[in-house]
Amino acid sequence: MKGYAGKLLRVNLSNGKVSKEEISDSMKRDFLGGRGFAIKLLWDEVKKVDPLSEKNKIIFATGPLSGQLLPSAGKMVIASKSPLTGGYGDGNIGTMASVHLRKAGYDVVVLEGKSEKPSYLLIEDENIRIADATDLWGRNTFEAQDLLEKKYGRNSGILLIGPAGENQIRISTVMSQKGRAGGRPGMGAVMGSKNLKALVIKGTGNVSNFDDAKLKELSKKGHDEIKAKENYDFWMKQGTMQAFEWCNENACLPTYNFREGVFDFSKEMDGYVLEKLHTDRKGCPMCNMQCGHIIKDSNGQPAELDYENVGMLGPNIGLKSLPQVALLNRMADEWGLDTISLGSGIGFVMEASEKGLIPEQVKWGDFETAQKLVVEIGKGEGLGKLVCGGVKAASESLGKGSQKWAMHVKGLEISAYNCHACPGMALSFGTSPIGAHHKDAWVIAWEVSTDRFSYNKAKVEKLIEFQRIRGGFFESATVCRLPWVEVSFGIHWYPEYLEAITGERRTWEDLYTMGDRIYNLIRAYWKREIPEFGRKWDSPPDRWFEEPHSQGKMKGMKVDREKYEQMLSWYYELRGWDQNGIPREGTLDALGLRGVSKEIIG
Ligand code: PTT
Ligand code: SF4
Repeated sequence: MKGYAGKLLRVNLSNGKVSKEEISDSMKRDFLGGRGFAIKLLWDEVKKVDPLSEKNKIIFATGPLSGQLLPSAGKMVIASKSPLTGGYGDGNIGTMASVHLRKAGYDVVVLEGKSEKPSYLLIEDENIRIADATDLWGRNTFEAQDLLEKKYGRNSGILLIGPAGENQIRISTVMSQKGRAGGRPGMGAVMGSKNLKALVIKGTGNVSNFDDAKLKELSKKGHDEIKAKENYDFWMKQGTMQAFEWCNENACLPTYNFREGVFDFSKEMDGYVLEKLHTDRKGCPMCNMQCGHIIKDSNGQPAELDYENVGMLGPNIGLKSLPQVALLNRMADEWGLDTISLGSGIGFVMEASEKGLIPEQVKWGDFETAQKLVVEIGKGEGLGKLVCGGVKAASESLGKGSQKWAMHVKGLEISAYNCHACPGMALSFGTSPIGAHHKDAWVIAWEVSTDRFSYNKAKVEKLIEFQRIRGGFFESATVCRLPWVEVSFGIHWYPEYLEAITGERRTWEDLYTMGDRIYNLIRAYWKREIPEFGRKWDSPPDRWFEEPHSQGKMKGMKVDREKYEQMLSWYYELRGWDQNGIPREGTLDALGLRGVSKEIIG
């Protein structure tokens, strides 16, 4: 099939063995790329292993749209068995590495084994080398990026970890280009466990597409349409930070460890403040609506801000200064720590201190201690030791009722949307296939603007539709979804892109089925890896059900547990899963996943 580089590159870091494998047409058709390839490979090859052992594998996967001259197409997926959750884990990163990988002749890289000493992987077209990373080890991601760029050129594709990943901290992520981050569920720790500091990718070839002339025409139309969109100018001013005002207005801002939905100081740090402090813009390749906004942090250094980072390192820990938030954000980027889990961990410590559950005094908004905590979490030392494995593990070790306000689902910290008054979004976090991430179904904006307080089947149907489009298609294609989400770029373009690239026409219905196949296999993976996995894994923390907001326009609101459970039951029904959330044999078989059922029914 056209539109793919066609090869999977496999490197065993233990013995240095390199192999290049053909990717079959059925794999391309059934799983498309990105997340689809990743779960198929993990299902087939990574079974019942310790995620931080050399038996785990880490996968870097593009799709047919990645690296093409199409709107916002410089993305790739990084996936592995997650050391944070024990289940399927992935993240999506915008990086030159995505472009170069395909130019080098590969759609996917699978890394297995463990290097004896600190190393990085160099991919230069057909030349593959495991190189010595002794001089990079211990360096933060900015320093290491500079050193690698100096050696291999500014435009090479670089994916790397910081000291947190080296220390196998389970909330560490993979970084690129000093501000792109991907792999929230501990993908940085998996690289660290393999003694792998970085991948450096340089490709000089081109993917052969079905109809390049058509693709060029579509590319121009797409980029032009984006620029002409009504919200484009505002998006360019605020990027994802436009969500900050919206969340505060609608009482969805994560505030004081997700206790409240509004923050008294929101006007001091919202998107309009960002506009005033903005010094530069960055982003992913091929994008004409770049969303990485740079401001000077409180030390005068440049730092890139996104809504999630500000929500979690600002209101969630009671911090009200944007430059101070930017400093914590920059530290997280340097250390290679996921900002969402970091903000949740710091919030957990502050609440534990407030409740007298730990002897240390850490007040809400304590900027000095927050900085110290970033370092301690990155090292897994001091108070950082409590939360560096995520808030689920922290609450299990601390006990004393803290499980009720450890803000995670399936072990992954909740991203920056408080759902006391958004039951549909609560269900989205509950059923996200990697743990509590908003990426698969950001149903909240639709929910707030329609029938916010109801618990009905239509909401569940909408949630599944989003999961199919976002979690199924965008994660596998693999391209950025923000043109569609943020400036209403036409979704109808994507099947046209696929056709010009691969030569095959696929309707949205076909793509939904493909998304369902991926979802079911991910679900089966959780069940196979964690035999006790089931319904209770799909529930958000007790705080949202038991502790109503005490202020703001949603004062008194909380999620109704019985009604949430009813929505979850509908969700299972619609997905063809049993009431414990396990895919039925008939559902799996109908999706072509024969034999999967046998492996998950003990
Ligand atoms: C993503 C998660 C997000 S989602 C944010 S901000 W967001 C946080 N960013 C971090 C960061 O920065 N530094 C850091 N040390 N940790 C961080 N953790 C958090 O990670 C990102 C954009 C954004 S910005 C979003 S919504 C969209 N996400 C997409 C997605 O998931 N899929 C897709 N097809 N397109 C997407 N487009 C947008 O990409 P994870 P990026 Mg990211 C500094 O990886 O693990 O999924 O977590 O990729 O290149 O940085 O772009 O308001
Ligand atoms: Fe990257 Fe932002 Fe552009 Fe998406 S919109 S491709 S995340 S710069």
